[in-house]
Amino acid sequence: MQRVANFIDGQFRPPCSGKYLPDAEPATGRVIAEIPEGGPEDVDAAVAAASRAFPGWRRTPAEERSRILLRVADRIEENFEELARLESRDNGKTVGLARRMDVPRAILNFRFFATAILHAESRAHITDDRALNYTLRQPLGVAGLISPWNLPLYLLTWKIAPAIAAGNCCVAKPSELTPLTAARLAELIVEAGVPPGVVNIVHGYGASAGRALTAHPNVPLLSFTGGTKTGADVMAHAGPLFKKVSLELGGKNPNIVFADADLEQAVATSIQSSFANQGEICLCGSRLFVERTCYDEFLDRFLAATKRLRIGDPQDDATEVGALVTEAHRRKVEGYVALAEEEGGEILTGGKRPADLPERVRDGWFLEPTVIAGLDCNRRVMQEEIFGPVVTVTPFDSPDEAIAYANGTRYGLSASVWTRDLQKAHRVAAAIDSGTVWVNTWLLRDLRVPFGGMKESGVGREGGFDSLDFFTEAKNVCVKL
Ligand code: TXE
Repeated sequence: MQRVANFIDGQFRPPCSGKYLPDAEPATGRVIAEIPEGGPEDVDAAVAAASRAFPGWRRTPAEERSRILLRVADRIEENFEELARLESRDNGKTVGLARRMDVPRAILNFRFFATAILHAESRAHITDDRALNYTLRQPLGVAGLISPWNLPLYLLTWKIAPAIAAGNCCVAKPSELTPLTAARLAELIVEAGVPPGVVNIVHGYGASAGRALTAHPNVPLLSFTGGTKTGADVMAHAGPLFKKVSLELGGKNPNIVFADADLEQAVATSIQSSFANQGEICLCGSRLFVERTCYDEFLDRFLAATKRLRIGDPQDDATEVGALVTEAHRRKVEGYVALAEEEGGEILTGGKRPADLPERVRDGWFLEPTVIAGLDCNRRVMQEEIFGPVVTVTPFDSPDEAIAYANGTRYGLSASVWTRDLQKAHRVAAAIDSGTVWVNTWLLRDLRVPFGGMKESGVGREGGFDSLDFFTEAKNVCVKL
């Protein structure tokens, strides 16, 4: 069985505790690796290594940093298929999705920020003929990067790449549920010639290794992606130390379909936005609102497409829906399906563990794609993030009603709006409280745009120069003329 190590100061090290945690394959339920149970001592060692590496790394010219990051991207690309299979085994996602989304995005994250730093500009303000002000953007030191299990390599590299491109060193804490692509990335980082200490990876539980990082006095900036409750805990520990914090948290995203939309496209994309990655994407449109005049037609087509989705071995190229990340998470999602019935909802399809799974994955943590109708919008199932293959459908009668439904939760991460009427699209997009609104699409990402959430979906924006701004501190230099 594979035994993963922490990656500190360019070396692979066992945890100080000497203890290891099991890492299971969601599709089979079997343990496939052991990972270090890292804690405060490991985090201390990693922060010390990153602090030592920082002066040299920040002085490294941007062109050289860029070349090194591009080599990391190349190493990921050279190991594309291995990483896609590994991500699929560790997370339960289909290998097809890992090939289409996770691994390409990890490559792009490094290429994008490697080249972005070559195009950065500084601002200058001339105060009449009295002074010249210019803004320096300088790295802060050691960045703490905490990432979740749903898009493990994708989100880890979304943080590492801009952090080190900007001249910081970092300590990353990947999710303890999906550590394997992070462990492989550490090897590729060595091969690419990233200097020791620039990137450090400590594995372990959030409550120990993660908490040690958020509360560490020598980690002045933190980028966290995960659940809203955990985000509050990160804030509670980082706040008194006045850290710079970026939080990407949960969502309960509305997907609004007007009757004048291209229904074929709306159905096809809504299948993706509801069930891609088993619904375990913070951007999934888990609340579907459909204009009443096309509700029946939309629903017929949507249900038919849902029932056609192929559930099975995530390692099989033909599989469209894989396994949920843990048994406990499947139970949580099933709990919401049961709650929906108690709350007066009707399960239109799914809600059960699939029968007839292939032999290899018979004991895996699968759940059928589930569509629920008939719930009031203030019910828990329509208010809380379920993070599974579960979508609710609700009819609406007017744009204002759709907007009110969309905004009627404590979240505000993303939304989709489907209509051919441009005026309506702009009006509804402007009125929705969320960090991103997609019109006639979903998850179309340009890495230059600001990305983040409103309300309880997060604090701050990352993406493009917003990421580089986050990972640097602005300093104004005022020169008297
Ligand atoms: O996430 P956690 P979990 C949502 C989703 C899911 C719920 C819980 O609703 O059901 O969150 O999932 C680390 N200090 N999302 O429990 O705990 C942890 O080790 C510092 C939304 O897996 O937030 C992991 O590396 N770190 C989401 C990371 O935080 C801590 C993605 C995220 O784990 C910590 C994942 C602590 N006290 C879950 N506790 C999204 N929006 O993308 C945990 N961690």
